Amino acid sequence: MKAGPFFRTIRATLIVSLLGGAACSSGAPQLVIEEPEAKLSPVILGVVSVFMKIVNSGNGDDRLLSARTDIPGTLTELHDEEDGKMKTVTSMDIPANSTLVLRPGGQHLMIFKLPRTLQTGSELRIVLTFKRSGERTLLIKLTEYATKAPRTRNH
Ligand SMILES: [Cu+2]
Repeated sequence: MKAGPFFRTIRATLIVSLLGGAACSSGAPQLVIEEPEAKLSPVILGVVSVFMKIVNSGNGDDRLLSARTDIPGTLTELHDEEDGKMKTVTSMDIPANSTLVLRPGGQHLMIFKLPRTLQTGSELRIVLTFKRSGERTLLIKLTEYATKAPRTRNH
């Protein structure tokens, strides 16, 4: 049986939609930011480490491209830690249906050159820029970096 032009069109449409599905994660990312924390460095004045969970419950990937504060002159970097050493990274991936955890000893944000008048309890506005979800603004209260309590050993 010879397929007519009508069936040829249907087959072409099917192939196109199959390719489209394989080429990218078709859905949209759905981001929710949980437990944001901004901790003042106990060592260097004007430096703050930022931690949070970025939950992507959508069917599409996203990527954190940059972060900034609304205070002029500050510098915000994306950091990762390897063998106890921090390094700057250009972006952080948040695949579909996954959670990016920014935590001490792992990926985190770091803000430099903050005014020294900022202290525990001050609020810091941070703007995150995502590749697909655009900008998200967070208002985070500065807290003290918890110093490790000396551990007592029990026998
Ligand atoms: Cu860092």
